[in-house]
Amino acid sequence: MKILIATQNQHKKLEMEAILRNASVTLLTLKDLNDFDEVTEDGDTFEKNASIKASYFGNKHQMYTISDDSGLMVDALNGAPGVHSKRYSSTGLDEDNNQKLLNSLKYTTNKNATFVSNICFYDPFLKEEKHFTGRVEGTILEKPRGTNGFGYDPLFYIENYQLTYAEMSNDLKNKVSHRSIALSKFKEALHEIINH
Ligand code: ITT
Repeated sequence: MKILIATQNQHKKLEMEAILRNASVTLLTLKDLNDFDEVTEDGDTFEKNASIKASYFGNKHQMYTISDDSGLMVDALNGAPGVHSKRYSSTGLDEDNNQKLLNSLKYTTNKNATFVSNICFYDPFLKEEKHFTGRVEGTILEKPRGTNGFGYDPLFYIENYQLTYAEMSNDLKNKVSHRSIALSKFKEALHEIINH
């Protein structure tokens, strides 16, 4: 079974490929198809945005497709940046997003946050979709730590490991991350999907 990974984010693409490496499917990426389309993600939930991306690319290429919509939900900010994580600051650059987050939490003692990933599997032949969610709880540090990964990784600290995502090796992040939890649920459902 061939599955298209519908993300234009190269960091996510690498993580998704690594996590799905041992699943019995052939993975293709948008880059393999020379498709650099950006889709408008105007949903107000991760699920809706994941659905917009997977159905757009799945219908376009007539392929089974998975997408990821993800983001950071900070308790003291009532769940922000949430679905707006990528464009939290006006530039949307990781460094500026992180700085805005630090500024927003400067006078707040509650630093609890949750990373959320929603994976959508879309079948363009039956026009059906399935969703899988992963969540990881952590805290936002007062200063970035580590240089791996992308986005908010240097600020997201996980107590159990005493590490930020950016201090983890790729292998460790891919074992414990919100994206890995959601993709593991997808992998478990693959058998049923393939024999559908
Ligand atoms: P695609 O839509 O093409 O998949 P994207 O980067 O636009 O790529 P999203 O709309 O889902 O993806 O935005 C997710 C943003 O949330 C991402 O740009 C980061 O700012 C943040 N984010 C999600 N997962 C993350 C992770 O594992 N580590 C750090 N930041 C993450």
